[in-house]
Amino acid sequence: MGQASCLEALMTPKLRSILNADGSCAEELRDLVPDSDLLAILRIILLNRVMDRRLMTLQRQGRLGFYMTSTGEEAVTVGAAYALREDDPIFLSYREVGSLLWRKVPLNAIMNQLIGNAQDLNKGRQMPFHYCFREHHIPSVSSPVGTQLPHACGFGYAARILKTSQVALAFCGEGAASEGDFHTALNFSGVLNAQTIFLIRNNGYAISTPESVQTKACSLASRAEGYGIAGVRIDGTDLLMVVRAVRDAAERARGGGGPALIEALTYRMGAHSSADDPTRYRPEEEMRQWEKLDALARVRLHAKWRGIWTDTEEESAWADAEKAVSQMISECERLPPPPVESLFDDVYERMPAVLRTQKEEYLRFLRDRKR
Ligand SMILES: Cc1ncc(C[n+]2csc(CCOP(=O)(O)OP(=O)(O)O)c2C)c(N)n1
Repeated sequence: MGQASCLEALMTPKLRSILNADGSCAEELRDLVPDSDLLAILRIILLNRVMDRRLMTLQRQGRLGFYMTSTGEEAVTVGAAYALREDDPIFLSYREVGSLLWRKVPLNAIMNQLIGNAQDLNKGRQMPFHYCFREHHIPSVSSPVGTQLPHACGFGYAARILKTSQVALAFCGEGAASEGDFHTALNFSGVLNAQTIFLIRNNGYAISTPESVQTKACSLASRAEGYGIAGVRIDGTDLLMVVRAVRDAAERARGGGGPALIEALTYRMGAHSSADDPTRYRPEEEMRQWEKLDALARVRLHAKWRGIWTDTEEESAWADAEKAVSQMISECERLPPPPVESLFDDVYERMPAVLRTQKEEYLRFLRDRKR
């Protein structure tokens, strides 16, 4: 490719999609997600929506410290997990509850983490959303954005050396793609032929910072060329496209073809978190436009086009989701916080005398305060 046409290709990256606006798709692409799986995915998206609405309300009522929705981004979060093997680790950024739901992480385990109660696997020592579910191949989330990317590079490199045929997938936002860790991870992955997929959920905003301030380039996927790895830019509200892109990338990586960068265009329909008010920096009109591309609306339309989903089925699926979330909330809210003495555990294999003294002093202080 000559310089001029190469530049042109980079400046006008093709956005790939499969689903048409009326919910149809080419007949031969239906099998990307068989009917029964499509229904399961649709139900998970509904569940994800109910969790977002109910848990955000809980946060407003002072019953949850912090919450982040993923409404609008479920085609990416559920679709990517669906396209992977069950033992492929997923390095979350944080906004990917949909991946946990596809991996069948129990609802109560998710809620216990959000509350930080006595049954939280993190023992209440992490912020909400900093999940870690080892048996579901979900490594621990870290607060500094982008730090999961070198971790996924390392895992993908180890998988290649150990010949495990696992592929690591790391999510990040377009904001995280401005971090040095992004460059380090992609460059090393390319050089080391790591079995790693980097999936950017480009939802347009990093809290209040629009994408136009993150980069002058009109595509993040085009960065792949600079690292010598595969890159593709896809419609992230199109479930079938997400599944195809992740599956292709995983197959290539498993076969020794190296890492991939997938940029999935999507939209954060809600606030960044419970501590944010997007009406202060996002035009209403923009939000209304994206509603037409809502991941749920598009998956629903596609299922109706296949003739496998009716309004009655949807009504009962919403009711099931409401029931499951109510049960999750009532069961997990009832649990006590972790025992205070556990604060001192897990730092050393054998607790040194100085820490034991501190623990005794602290417990004495708490007892005296109660009297
Ligand atoms: C290194 C670092 N800088 C800043 C923050 C604060 N912070 C948390 S989330 C976030 C926005 C990230 O945006 P993006 O990567 O686009 O993901 P999104 O939230 O849109 O899913 C920021 C700036 C942080 N956690 N770590």
